[in-house]
Amino acid sequence: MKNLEIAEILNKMADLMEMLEIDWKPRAYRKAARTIENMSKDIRNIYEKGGEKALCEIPSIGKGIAFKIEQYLKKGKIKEFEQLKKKIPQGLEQIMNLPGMGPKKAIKLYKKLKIKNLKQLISAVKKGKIKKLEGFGKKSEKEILRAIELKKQSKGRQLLGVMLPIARKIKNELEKLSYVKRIEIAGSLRRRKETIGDIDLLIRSDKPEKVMGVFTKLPEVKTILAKGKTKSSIVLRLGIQSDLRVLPKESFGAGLQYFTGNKDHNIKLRKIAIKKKYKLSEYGLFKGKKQIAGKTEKETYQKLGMQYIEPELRENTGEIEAAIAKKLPKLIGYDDIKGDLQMHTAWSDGSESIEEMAKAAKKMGYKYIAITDHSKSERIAGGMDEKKLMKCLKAIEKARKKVRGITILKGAEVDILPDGSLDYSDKILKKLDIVVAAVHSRFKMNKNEMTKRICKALENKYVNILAHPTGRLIGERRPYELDLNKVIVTAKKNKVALEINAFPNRLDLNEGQARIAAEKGAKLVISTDAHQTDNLRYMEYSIAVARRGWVKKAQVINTKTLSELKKFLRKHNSTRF
Ligand code: DGT
Ligand code: CA
Ligand code: CA
Ligand code: ZN
Repeated sequence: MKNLEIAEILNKMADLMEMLEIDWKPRAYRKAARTIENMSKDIRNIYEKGGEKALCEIPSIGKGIAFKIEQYLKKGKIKEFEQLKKKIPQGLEQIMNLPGMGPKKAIKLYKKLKIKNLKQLISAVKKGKIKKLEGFGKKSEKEILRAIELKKQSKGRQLLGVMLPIARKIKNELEKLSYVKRIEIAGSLRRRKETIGDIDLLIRSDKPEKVMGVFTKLPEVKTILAKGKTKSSIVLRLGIQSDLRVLPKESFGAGLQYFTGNKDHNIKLRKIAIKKKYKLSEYGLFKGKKQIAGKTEKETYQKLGMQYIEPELRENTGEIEAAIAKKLPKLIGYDDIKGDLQMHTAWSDGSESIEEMAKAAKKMGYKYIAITDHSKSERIAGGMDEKKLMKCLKAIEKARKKVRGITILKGAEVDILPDGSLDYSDKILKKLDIVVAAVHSRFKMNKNEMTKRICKALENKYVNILAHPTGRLIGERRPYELDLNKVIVTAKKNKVALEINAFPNRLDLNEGQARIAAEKGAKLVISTDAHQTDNLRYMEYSIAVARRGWVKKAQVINTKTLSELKKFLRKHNSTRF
């Protein structure tokens, strides 16, 4: 469907025309863009059936815009768009998109100071040229630099594990206020995406202005971008933006649904509403002027003729179709995990003792854990040679006696060497209750070699888990070349569980890969890879990945009771336990 593509181009044309100080036209283009974006019908179909005339019949699309849409559908580009682009230096688009900037300010910088790109903008700020410009001032000078800095750092996105604690902290602060009746985290955070653009908060309150006052004066606030009666935006440390919106009680559910997103999910829901002769917006579900749902999310989905859809699934990847067919999976829950099967202690590169880890895990309600320190090849991470491993196993036996009420499994995170053999011999592996295998070296092998290497390790009769199967580090390191399908099939055949590693910059497998693995019937394990007791709380991040990957409880080995888990770890004929 070309609707979104066309809407985006029309919006860009509006920006360019605004820069060229063309009157009223930009508004018309934006309006048309919005209509097309929210239309239930495919604009190409409309055109193919009824030509330019049918396009003109769409509200807010006149002859001029219809002609442009026709050009795009026929030739893949719009002449006027290409011409407009030539009149404005390309670098201005980046400037325009900085927070607090926009087309009017960007063109002013170009006209008055000949600034064409970010580099020239930075240099102008440093020379003190911006603050003299009418409509800019000293404050925006600082804001500009900060915005540019942030853009460079992370393209504006942060890890879920960074954003969720910050959002919860703000939520807790505001929740304390007696006049805040309800507060929810929305947006990509509520969907638990692996990276997050900004913190979206929704509240219900009878004193919205007072809430905005507190929100914009939180100690974390660096800049106030906007402060209004129903919406305020702030920038926190690290350049993180947060939006707070006030919603009325009767449409809180509809607003929560709308601002949770994602956008594609919302657009599809709206189309379904239109088909039923309803109208869905952030204010509710309407039949004519009458609101028929929207106080809660549940009733909104119900009235649209489908099951309630968990936020983690709302990405328009088949969840709406499944909800209509009443075939949504029952996802693994945040309380379903019975133990953590990868963690490190001071025996290798962790910072606390076996006992401390066990006590903390017990406090979290776990029934079992595995201590899995590094094997000898991991020299920088304090990997243990065979002698030291034996001592570590003795220390685990000691800890078992000291910390009762939780089972401590004897494990190790064993390197998969470049030839696919393991860092300890079978004779040693046999002494362990659980073997976690992982690649920590020679990441740059070709796909064929890497796949062979890993599959060979999975065929070892003592291996139970493949840790962080792709090796990616979000924003830092790409996954290694790998035929993941082959790895999944081999893992299943050999009773090896594939890990969803919860470390905030790993989340490996990711949601899409976890979904494929589960579909193919491989077992998964959700582990933190904790290096200190505080890291044990990361578990929820990889549960989120599993949920976003449509994973059910039964597919995850550490939701099982200890005796069931042992059965899985015993594999075929091994003499374990
Ligand atoms: P982010 O912040 O980039 O991680 O991702 P989101 O999904 O939190 O996006 P954001 O903050 O821009 O907007 C929050 C939600 O609001 C989004 O998931 C869906 C809804 N929304 C925002 N803009 C639009 C729009 O133009 N059309 C529709 N249908 N929904 C929108
Ligand atoms: Ca957001
Ligand atoms: Ca937002
Ligand atoms: Zn590791």
